Amino acid sequence: NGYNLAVVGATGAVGQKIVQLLEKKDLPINDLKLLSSERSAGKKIVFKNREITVEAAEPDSFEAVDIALFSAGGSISKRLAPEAVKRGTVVVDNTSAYRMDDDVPLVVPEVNEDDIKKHNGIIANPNCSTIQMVAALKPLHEAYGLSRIIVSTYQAVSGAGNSANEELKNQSKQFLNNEEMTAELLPVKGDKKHYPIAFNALPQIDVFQENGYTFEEMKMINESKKILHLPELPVSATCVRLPFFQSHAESVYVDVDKDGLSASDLQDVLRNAEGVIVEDDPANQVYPTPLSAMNKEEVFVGRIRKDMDHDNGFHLWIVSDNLIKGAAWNTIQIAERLIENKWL
Ligand code: 11C
Repeated sequence: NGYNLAVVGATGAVGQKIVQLLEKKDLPINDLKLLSSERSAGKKIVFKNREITVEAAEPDSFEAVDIALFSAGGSISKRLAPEAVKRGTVVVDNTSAYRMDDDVPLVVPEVNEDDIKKHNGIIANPNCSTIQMVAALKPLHEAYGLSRIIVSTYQAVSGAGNSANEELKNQSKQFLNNEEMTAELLPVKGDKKHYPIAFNALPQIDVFQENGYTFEEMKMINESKKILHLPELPVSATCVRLPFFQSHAESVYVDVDKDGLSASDLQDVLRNAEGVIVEDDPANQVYPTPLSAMNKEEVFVGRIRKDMDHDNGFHLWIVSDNLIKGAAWNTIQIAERLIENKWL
């Protein structure tokens, strides 16, 4: 009497991690369906010593599926999530297609688990860079209140998918061989211009909006307010892509609502926070990095410092694996909580 699960986008960067994590975890799975676009259908993936053939996703794929984890891009979610819901499936969607819809909960379980129960068939998984930031900031908000967030990100190429990883590898080889680098994908697939990411830093993730912010920046701003239930909280973001493969890092500046706090007060709160690990010991050069956080499920925080000129201001360095807590693991946690709490 387990549940029938489907993974949509099973061959992509996040889908692969979802399948690997499902293998490690104890979800009561009866049947697992692996779905993809027409192009990747027919591939075989081993799950718990059993070979599963990836099928092309279509509306009828969701017959008898209890929970579908979507990670195949916004247009597939737009087309197929409503079809799945029509067939009684609960969808956990990892794209930006439904995140800001009023009737779709946007959930980081450590932050706003209870929002899951308000779902009407779709629950949205936030953007990776948003997830790790709110997971670390919610405990501080509960303890002291937050009155402002300013974030600059240092994001891995895998956020743009497996093909971005390939582009970084190819350009790195070209650069080291003194060849001209070919840039065809980053910063954004299909945008007017492309720049090399290897040995570079690109201050553009996703497309520019009319207000001069990128869509990634607007996602961090809007999603954080929704997840924290703080629609009026001032949030500002600058998102930058850097040449490493996995885990996003963030330099976050917050204003807290309480006077006279020290960095160790914030450390103490974060040491007791669910899903957060404090790695902060400057005397011994202890702080998290994208490599140290890679393939881990937690959010790591270090470099907690007080602003020397402003009593309420603090800096934090927040690092987490964009494919794990930023995507696959958060999605599976939502599925786990749906099952445990009988919120299907
Ligand atoms: C990136 N954060 O690093 C993006 C990837 O809205 O789920 C995740 C896109 C999303 O490029």
